[in-house]
Amino acid sequence: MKFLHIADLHLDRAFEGITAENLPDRTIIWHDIVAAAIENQVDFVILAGDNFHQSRPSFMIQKLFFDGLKKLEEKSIAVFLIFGNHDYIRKNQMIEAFPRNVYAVMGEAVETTTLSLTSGETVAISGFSYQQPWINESKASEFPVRSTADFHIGVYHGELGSANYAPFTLTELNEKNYDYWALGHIHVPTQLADNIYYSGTPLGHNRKETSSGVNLVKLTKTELSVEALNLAKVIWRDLIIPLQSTALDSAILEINQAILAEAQSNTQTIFFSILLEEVGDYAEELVRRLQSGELQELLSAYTKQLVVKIKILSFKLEQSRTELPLSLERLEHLIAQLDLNQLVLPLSNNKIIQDNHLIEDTMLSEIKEEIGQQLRLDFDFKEVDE
Ligand SMILES: [Mn+2]
Repeated sequence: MKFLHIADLHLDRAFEGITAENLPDRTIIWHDIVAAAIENQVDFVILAGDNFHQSRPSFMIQKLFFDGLKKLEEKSIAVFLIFGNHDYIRKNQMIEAFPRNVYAVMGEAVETTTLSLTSGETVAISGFSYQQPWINESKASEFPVRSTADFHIGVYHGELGSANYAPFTLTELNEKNYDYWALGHIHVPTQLADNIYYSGTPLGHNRKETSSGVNLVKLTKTELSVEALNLAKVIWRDLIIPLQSTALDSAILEINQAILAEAQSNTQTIFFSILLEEVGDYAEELVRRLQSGELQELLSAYTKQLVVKIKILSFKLEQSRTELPLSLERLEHLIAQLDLNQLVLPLSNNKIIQDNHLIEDTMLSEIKEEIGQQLRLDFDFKEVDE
């Protein structure tokens, strides 16, 4: 039998930190997933939670989602669906009832359904949903012992050992003797054991999500094969450029050429984050143009690629700057210790901000990066004996 394991679709999530116009339609990914299910003639599709980015997905996003489910229904492809910590399910949120091919878990108790496949084989699938943004205890013990069906699959949205997201241990999952665990929550594709996988998000939504995937799983009585399909038409790339230039004009030329070279070897749309090394004495001017957004704009125009972020990793400045008796290492440590969460605590407790996930962890880590960049530009750091 064959199925698709999908997780963390976050269908209504915007590309983070991008305000440019005429962006590729990010909902195409759902259309492409449905097409891949049909093309690969899978028996069923598993959606392992965070199908939406929020617990109140817009009506139009839902319509789009339901359109895909109905296409799968037309091809007699079953769907097993749970809700995660982002799209935790509440009453009166869905615009229509799920079509008959869909088994949606609507509560936090573990439920099991058994599908009879056209091959004559049977498969039991067990999973739970979130009804609030967190679950503080492991749900593993609630999963039933292996069924008498030919195969048994567990669907689990949660995190290894973490307190807030149904923390589980590998031993707990292994003890169930299931054929496959379809996990959700971690957005980077990750294999935890022979048969335990985070498929990852099918489409990256920020510059940390440089890899994405959908798992095409084939199971027989003796064999498990997992193939990661890359369906994303948009990818995020960090491009490190060690600059040779000593002046602004030649530096811009160098950056252009590096972007074009990278773009050439790719068919997808790339959202570039440019990381500059060894920036010379023009650094101050460059930073000013970075902060105004001018440089990103110019590079995007030259290369026809979207440059979403530029960061300076290291300087090679000749002009003298104030020396701080602090090693770079120590500075980085201090910045890492900054508790920005504490700073935005009054905001992050706000219900509207919480419901819409307006404060992202990635946003806070980017602020830290920018603090470091500015400090490194303004000061020289001198190793000191501690
Ligand atoms: Mn997620």
